[in-house]
Amino acid sequence: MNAAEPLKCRPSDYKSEVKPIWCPGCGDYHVLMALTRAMAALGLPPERIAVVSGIGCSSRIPAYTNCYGFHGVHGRSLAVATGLKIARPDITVICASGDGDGYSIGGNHFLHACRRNVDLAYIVMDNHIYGMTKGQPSPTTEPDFDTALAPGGTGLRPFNPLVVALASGANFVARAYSGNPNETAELIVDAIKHPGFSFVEILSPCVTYRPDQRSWKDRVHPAPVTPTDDPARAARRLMTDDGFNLGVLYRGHRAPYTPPTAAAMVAPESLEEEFEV
Ligand SMILES: Cc1ncc(C[n+]2csc(CCOP(=O)(O)OP(=O)(O)O)c2C)c(N)n1
Ligand code: SF4
Ligand SMILES: [Mg+2]
Repeated sequence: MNAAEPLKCRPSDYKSEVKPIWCPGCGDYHVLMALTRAMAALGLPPERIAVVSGIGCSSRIPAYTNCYGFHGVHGRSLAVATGLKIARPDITVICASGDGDGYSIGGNHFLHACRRNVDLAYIVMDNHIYGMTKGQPSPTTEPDFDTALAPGGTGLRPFNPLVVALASGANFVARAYSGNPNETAELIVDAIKHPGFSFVEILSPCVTYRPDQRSWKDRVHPAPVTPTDDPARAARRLMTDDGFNLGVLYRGHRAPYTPPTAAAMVAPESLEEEFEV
C-alpha cells in the first residue's frame, strides 16, 4: 500500500471496550458516533490520534475511543492539547469539551487557543447546562431558563461561542447538531484537515436536565449561505444568527503556529549565566 494512502477503516475500529455511561438519549452518543466516523473517513491509525478532554459528561469521550486519550482537569483541555501538539506535531490532536468546561472555567484558554492558532480540532458539546453536576446554568444557558438552581433564570446574556471564536482568531468556525451524525462527522473531518485552530460547536442535547432540547431537531437548519473566508462577512452573518444555523461559517487562511526549532531556542544554561547575581 502507498504510505500516503489512508487505511480502510470502520468507525468501530476506533471504539474502545469501555461502555459509555451517558444517560439514554444523551446527544453525546451521537457525537461519539460522528467522531469515530470522522476518524474512519480519515483512515488514520488510532495510535496517530490523541483525544484530549477536561471534566464533564461530554469530556468522558476519550475513554470511549481507542486512540491515545487524556481525561484531564476541568477547563484545561486546550492547555494540554496545545502542549501535546507542539511536542508531537505528527499526532492528530482532537480536543473535546462541554460548554461548562470550555466556556466557563476554560474560557480564557479558548480565547488564547483561537489566537495562537495551533493546528488542533476543538469540538465542544454544548448542551447549555452543566450536566455532570446536575444542571447549573452555563455561559450558554438562556437567561430565562428557570430551574431550582437558578429560580426565574439567571437574567444573564448568553455567551456566543462562534462570535468569540471568530473575534479571537480561530481559523475555522462551524456549528453541528449531534442528531445529524453524518453531517457532524463531515464537519469534524473538515476541521481536522483544515490547518490551524478549527472550532466546531456541536449542539448536543442533555435529555436529563434540558428535556426541552428535544425540540432542537426541529429548530436546526443548514445555514442558508456558503462558508466565507472573509472575517467581516462572517461577523455580519453572526449578527443575525439564530443559534441553529448549521455548517461551516468561516474558513480562514492564517498560517498555523509553528514552534521555534531547537536550534533557535536559547539553552537554559546560557540564561542561568546571564541572570547570575
Ligand atoms: C476545578 C473544578 N471545578 C468544578 C468542578 C465540578 N464540575 C465538574 S463537571 C462541571 C461542569 C461540566 O459542564 P459541561 O462542561 O457543560 O459538561 P456536561 O456535563 O454538560 O457535558 C463542573 C462545574 C470540577 N470537577 N473541577
Ligand atoms: S446528565 Fe445530560 S449531558 Fe450528562 S449524560 Fe445525562 S443527558 Fe448527557
Ligand atoms: Mg454542558
